[in-house]
Amino acid sequence: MIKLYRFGPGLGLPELSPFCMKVETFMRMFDIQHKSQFIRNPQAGPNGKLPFIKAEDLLIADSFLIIDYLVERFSLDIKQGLSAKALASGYMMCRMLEEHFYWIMMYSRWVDKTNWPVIKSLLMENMPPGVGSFISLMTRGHVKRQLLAQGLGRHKPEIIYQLGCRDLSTVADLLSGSPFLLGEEPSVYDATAHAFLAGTLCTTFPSPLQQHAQSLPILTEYCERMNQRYYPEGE
Ligand SMILES: N[C@@H](CCC(=O)N[C@@H](CS)C(=O)NCC(=O)O)C(=O)O
Repeated sequence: MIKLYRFGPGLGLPELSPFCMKVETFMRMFDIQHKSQFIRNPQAGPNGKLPFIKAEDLLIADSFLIIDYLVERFSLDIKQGLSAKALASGYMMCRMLEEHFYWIMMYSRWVDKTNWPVIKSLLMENMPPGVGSFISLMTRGHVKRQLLAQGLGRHKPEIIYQLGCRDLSTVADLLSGSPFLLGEEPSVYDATAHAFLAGTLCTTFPSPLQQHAQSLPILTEYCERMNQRYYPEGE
């Protein structure tokens, strides 16, 4: 049985991490039998990040590489008859969400003063107060350093959010006219889009991103559609 190591549900989301949720959704999409193991320490993984899987005595990290492994092992047809152009736009959108938008989401959850107490108390759950407080401060510092290295952390908050809202509008444009990103049926790329949009729409993290996502009903409707299909049980 494949074991998927991920953070787990919280704050009304089936999974706190968009990368972990992407893999969980992909496995549900393609009916891949697996067991989810909830862990809070990314350092337990081979790359110090979640998600990772254990399969056939292999440890595989990185959501893209995990999906590549699953596609190969179970001979999955993830192209689903879609054109190379459609698949390319799906791929580019995922990379925008994962390599750009993700950092803005991290800023809004970890750095923005409105949301920092929420994420802090979540992290401190089930930990002795002193330890929890120390770990959450360390993690916040780690996120701030990552944001500086990536570059987005060097901008003023209003610019960071402006850039994130542009990403959200781009996803809304790509969704217009069809129920899923690349047409009438979900594709592998919907696993990514859904994970990032659900995390952004989560009302526990109010921010200009969340407000902008809410102002585009197509995004909420899309998330509801994906939730009904892949998470009918709720959180
Ligand atoms: N490219 C990786 C990114 C995974 C990732 O950034 N995971 C975050 C959680 S959402 C993490 O574990 N961060 C810990 C850290 O950066 O120290 C993937 O696609 O799986």
